Amino acid sequence: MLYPQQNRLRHAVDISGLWRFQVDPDGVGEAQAWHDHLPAPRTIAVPGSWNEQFEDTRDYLGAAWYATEVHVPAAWHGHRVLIRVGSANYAARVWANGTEVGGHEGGHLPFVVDITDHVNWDGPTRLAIRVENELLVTRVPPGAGPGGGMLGSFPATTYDFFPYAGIHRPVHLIAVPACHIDAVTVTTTLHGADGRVHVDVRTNVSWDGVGEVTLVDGPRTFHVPVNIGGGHATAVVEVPDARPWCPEDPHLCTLTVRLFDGHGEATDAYALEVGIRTIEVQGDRLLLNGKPIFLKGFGKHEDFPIYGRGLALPVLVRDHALLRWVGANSYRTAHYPYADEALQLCDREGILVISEIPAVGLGFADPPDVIAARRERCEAQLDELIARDRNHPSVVMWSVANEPFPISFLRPVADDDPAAVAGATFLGGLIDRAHAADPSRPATVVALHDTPMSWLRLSDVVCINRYYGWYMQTGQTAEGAGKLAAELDAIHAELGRPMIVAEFGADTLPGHHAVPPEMFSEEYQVEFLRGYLDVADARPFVVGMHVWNFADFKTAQGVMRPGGMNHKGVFTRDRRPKMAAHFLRDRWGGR
Ligand code: BDP
Repeated sequence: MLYPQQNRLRHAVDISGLWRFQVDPDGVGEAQAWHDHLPAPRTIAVPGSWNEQFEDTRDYLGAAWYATEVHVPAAWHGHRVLIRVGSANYAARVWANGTEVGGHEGGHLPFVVDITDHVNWDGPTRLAIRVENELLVTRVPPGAGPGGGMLGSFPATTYDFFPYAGIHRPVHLIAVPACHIDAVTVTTTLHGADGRVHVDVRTNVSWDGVGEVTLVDGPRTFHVPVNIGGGHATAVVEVPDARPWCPEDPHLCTLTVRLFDGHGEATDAYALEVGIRTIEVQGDRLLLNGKPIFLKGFGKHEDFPIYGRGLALPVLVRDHALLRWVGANSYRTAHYPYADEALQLCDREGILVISEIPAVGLGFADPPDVIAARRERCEAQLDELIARDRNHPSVVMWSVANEPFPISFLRPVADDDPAAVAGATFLGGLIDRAHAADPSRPATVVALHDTPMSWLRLSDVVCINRYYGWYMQTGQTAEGAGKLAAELDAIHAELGRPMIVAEFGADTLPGHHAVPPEMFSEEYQVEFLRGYLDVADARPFVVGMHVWNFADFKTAQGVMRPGGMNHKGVFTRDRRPKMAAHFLRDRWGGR
């Protein structure tokens, strides 16, 4: 799943823009061949959620059709012609010139369909994408089922963010050589002052031939010839006196893989940015390049007015500027994989990322066939996520779930309860899968209050979300911090692993002040965060603190969410700092 690239041998055209759009609430589109012609289309922006572009689609969760035309250049003859959709939430099916060419399930990862055999070389090629975001119990994240959503929320989600839908990331028209580089996997190791870049290359077809791996590191260039057998090759690039990638110095090299024909002419090339770095757990510490690292930062969301969950590059850039301003070096992609472009920016900016699959709202008291369906969805999304993101130096950990619970939210059960056992098998399976696919990074389950110890034990770095002083010990920040301290010590005594408080926060209405601090005031948010950060500072096994949340974000409507918003941001939804942002900046040494 290589990101689209334009070079001498490959082509990539962003075909996002103004597309035609029509909702299909009665599900008649396929029978009426809407893939050929939309009877009553309106214009929609791609990328972008459909929810806030029109009044009547805010809460729409059924099927909708997108259509456009592309002109495939004559010069692309002989190439494979592909369409890559950056993400479409939740399920997508694609037609080219009236023929269904592929589809995808899972709302936050890219997919590619091959349209070579359906291209109209003499005129426009018609594209249609049917996107559908029904909240079904068998999906990941799961729909709410007959029991309704969180505290009766509307739409009925099992999670605390708005179920935005549509084509959320750019769509590319791509041409690649018939035999092309299909996958490049890079891992890096450090040996004293020297670095080693291990490269694994696969071509789309079984092919025997020669190629080359080149690494450009500032003024230095390293060439390693490779022999490709059966479409597979490996190479190791030795980099003496390497400059390791880290938040303070996110130094990147450019690695290029080339394939050659019998005359030594390049037939395909793919380049990617590589940071030489290691990440590992040792005892109760997390080490980056062999040295203890502390993750200062946030849980985030992809969320902005009108764009919804659609990629907005200026917002992305602004967020990274604010991360630097506030002194953060890290975030978690709560609660789904983020856009490719977000990770590219983190590589360049030196932001450490915990990358998460959309496994949020999972319970284990559901019927076995429902759990089995979700497990399949989790496994597929984990495989796709790791394949997509494993070359990013910024990604330092995989999160296989956020706040799974055995029976229901905040209902503790014993480790031998059947739901706890079912959950341990499910989650343990995902952790093992992450380790097998990528032995170079730790993996974690981000845990809710009252999570069974058997589940905490699955994580390489124990990540817990805590709201003492908010949902419990309500209105009492000191008591909340005390509870946190006691629990961190108890878990550490049992497991001896590094720990991250992956969420802690207080809803705050900007401009609302109170002395002494009271809930929803800016003062309360500061006191709440201060209490938690003090607890962490006194415990060297706490290796990260992620405030919930970076910015206020949209949720379903419900009695807990005034204005359909979660107000735990330290920035407002339009990225203005609350008092807490200034507090964190002082505390974290922002610049
Ligand atoms: C945690 C969830 C997060 C919520 C947060 C909250 O992981 O998605 O937004 O609580 O309640 O339980 O603010």
